[in-house]
Amino acid sequence: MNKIKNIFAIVFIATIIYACGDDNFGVNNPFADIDHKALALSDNDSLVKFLKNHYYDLDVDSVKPLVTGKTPIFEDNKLETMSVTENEIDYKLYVYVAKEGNSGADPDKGKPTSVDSVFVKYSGRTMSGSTFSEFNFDSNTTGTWFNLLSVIKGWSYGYTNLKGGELKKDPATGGVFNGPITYLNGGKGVLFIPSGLAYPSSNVQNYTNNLVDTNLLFYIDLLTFVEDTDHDNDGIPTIDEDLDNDGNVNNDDTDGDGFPNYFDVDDDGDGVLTKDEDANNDGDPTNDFSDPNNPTLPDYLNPAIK
Ligand SMILES: [Ca+2]
Ligand SMILES: [Ca+2]
Ligand SMILES: [Ca+2]
Ligand SMILES: [Ca+2]
Repeated sequence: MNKIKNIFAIVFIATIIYACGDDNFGVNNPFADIDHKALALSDNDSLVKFLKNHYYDLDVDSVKPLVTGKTPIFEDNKLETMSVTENEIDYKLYVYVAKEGNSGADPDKGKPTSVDSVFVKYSGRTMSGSTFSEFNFDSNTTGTWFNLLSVIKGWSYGYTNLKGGELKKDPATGGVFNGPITYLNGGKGVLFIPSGLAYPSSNVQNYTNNLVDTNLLFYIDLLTFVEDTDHDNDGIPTIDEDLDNDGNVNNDDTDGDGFPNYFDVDDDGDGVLTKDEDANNDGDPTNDFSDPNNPTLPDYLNPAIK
């Protein structure tokens, strides 16, 4: 009996040590004391001060320290101020739209949503107080694809202010491409991103990122984008799979199978693919209502209709 008691005691002590280990890890978290609401306020103060002390030089497409006769970015009517709530904290994202962009003879695609795939060029700088580094911590000068769902929030929302450009076609070949793909007149601008919409220490994945809790500046070009990006190819654009319209597509999971609707080919889990719940065969599963007992619920969200 005593042996059993001792074994129990050993297990118990081991559990306590293990728990203490956990606590120590928490104490060692260098970001444990950060007040993210307060940081959001001081970040915004720094950004506003920066925008009041710099102007955008259209001749060289660069942000420069303010000189007499120039308009501070903060007072420039090309500056867009977006309100974004993230982790229950309100942020201001500042976007300078140097050129909105123009897709020319292509049909006007408008602007991407925050969940579309974009083809971009960019150059990122760190900001410190009311200055920014001349050093590019990351850049792409030829064009690269990103999914705005999978990038920092400052990008997801920032790019929605620009339009894509027009694909350059080679007249000599009758419009067939010959050579590198080039886009003309794409949108161009600058993102001024508070740290909470970049790499906040509230996310454990950012602990070892050297950009953690840093305000960022990005020069950006939007070359083109995939209109109505449909991640699961079910016929419903990802933006329309945000059923509660809260801007977050990850919290909409009709059948509760752990796959959010934008990433679920059978949204109601009834065994019939969403793209096949298209009774009128117009390619759009959102306008088919076959259930007389539930006439406002589309078939693809209604497990009673298969
Ligand atoms: Ca949602
Ligand atoms: Ca879906
Ligand atoms: Ca339909
Ligand atoms: Ca159904």
